[in-house]
Amino acid sequence: MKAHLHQMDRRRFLLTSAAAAALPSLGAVAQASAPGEAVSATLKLHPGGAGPRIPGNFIGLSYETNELVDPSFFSPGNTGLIEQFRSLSPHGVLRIGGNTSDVGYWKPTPATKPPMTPTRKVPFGEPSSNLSFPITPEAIQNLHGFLRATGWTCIYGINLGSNTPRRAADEATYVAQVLGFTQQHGKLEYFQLGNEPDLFGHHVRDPKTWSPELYMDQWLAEADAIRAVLPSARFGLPDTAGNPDWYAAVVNRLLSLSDAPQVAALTHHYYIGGPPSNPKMNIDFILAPNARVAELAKDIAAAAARLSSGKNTSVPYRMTEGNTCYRGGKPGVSDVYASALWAADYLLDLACRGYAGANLHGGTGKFVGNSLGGHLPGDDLLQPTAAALHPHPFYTPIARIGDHYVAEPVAYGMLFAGHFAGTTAFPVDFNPGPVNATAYAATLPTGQHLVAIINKDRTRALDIDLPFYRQGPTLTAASLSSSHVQLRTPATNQKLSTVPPSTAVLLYASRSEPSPSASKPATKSEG
Ligand code: BDP
Repeated sequence: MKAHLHQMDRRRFLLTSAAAAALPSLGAVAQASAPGEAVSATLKLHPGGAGPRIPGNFIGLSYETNELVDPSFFSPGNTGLIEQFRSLSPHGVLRIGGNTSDVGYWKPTPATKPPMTPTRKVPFGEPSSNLSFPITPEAIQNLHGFLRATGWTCIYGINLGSNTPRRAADEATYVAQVLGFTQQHGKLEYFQLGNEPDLFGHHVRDPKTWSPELYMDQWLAEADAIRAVLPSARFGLPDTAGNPDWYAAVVNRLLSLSDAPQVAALTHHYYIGGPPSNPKMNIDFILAPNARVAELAKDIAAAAARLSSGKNTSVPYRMTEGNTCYRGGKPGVSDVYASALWAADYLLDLACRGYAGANLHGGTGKFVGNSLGGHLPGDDLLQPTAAALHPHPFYTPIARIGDHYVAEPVAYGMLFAGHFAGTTAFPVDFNPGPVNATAYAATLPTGQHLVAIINKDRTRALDIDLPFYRQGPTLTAASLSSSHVQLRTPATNQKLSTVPPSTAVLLYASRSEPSPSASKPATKSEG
């Protein structure tokens, strides 16, 4: 893929969703896919019904803390990366954390010595103390410049796995001083302490005694040390890998305190599955409906509601790290068009379930490799010559290929879903029959309605009946395993009656859309 990318024009390097006459007609795309019967969907929109407001900063990326070891990466000088962030979202959230956040140490002066970190056998390949690395004031200053240049803010992860409350407080003080809190128009949304503490028993803690209660003891020791010096510090937690039992335990503990640290968000991670060697991790699996998304949403929403009860603000919840296939992604699955359709659908699903945002994980192959013990297992599936043609890590939304930063397929799904940032979702009744498709709808700040239809089916087209809507940005590719994705808007004011297989479309209501009260109850459009 690398060589291929170099031959492509610059448009491939930067995300684009501009109007383009070159958009192949959707009929042509449908024919390129295996032919199948078009199935009629019923879609009823309920713009009068209640739905969550989707924040303007819904879209986010997640990077390993280990990236900070190179202060030129998140820096105002890294213009290629800045351009990609800006193309992805004008106001996104960069989450810094991952497994490597629990082995990094704060190095305020060149003379600061690395602390002694506990060395334990790491059966699952997580980083051990020999991957410990310094975080310097220069890295934080450059991060500030990077955030300013991109228009993004930051969720900053601090080591809980091998740290002391004192060192955590020193680092937090410096970070807050340089970045400034978002409540005061700065760049720091909140801190997170520890990455995936529900898995600490695998690497940095004794599995026999580790529990959510012990986690909260240690989390509170660190959070209290931080707020002793930074009274306005806010925190996101528990940043778990996915064990929903932890949300309830964490909320119980927080509710038992008379003076709990300020919680800015409840957070968790999500990977569809893995590892890369698992034959089940394939394109059909990542596109299939997955009940776990709704279950995790239900549990975190319930925990956030419990934490909010009696308060006049509600605690948001955010998916702070996730992607298709854990352990660095899988070549041919995580880095192809199927992952774009997955991301588009997954992000809109979360947005309509009330999440405040979602951060897809990626970054530099070396540092995600370090988060997994020093190696990306997806490479074991490839010949070395073939490995060089894939992005590293395989799931990254933005890859570094040669001297360029490249928007990978998953980034196109993020860009598609990003059209809902800043809107208010409303309910839909969607019945695509046997077709694997989803639909979402929202009202823009202008009052205009927006509908997304994501047809993840390999073979079947979907007939829709939205006469007052015109086709907006459309996500297509030659095939689900293609590494070249298009997100284009037809140049003309086009209506759309069929969504081809493996295609996602945004549809905008035209001015002539009848008001809901004026529409006939039996129509498939406004209901
Ligand atoms: C998560 C870790 C992250 C890893 C990722 C993966 O937080 O550091 O890179 O899994 O397995 O559990 O790809």
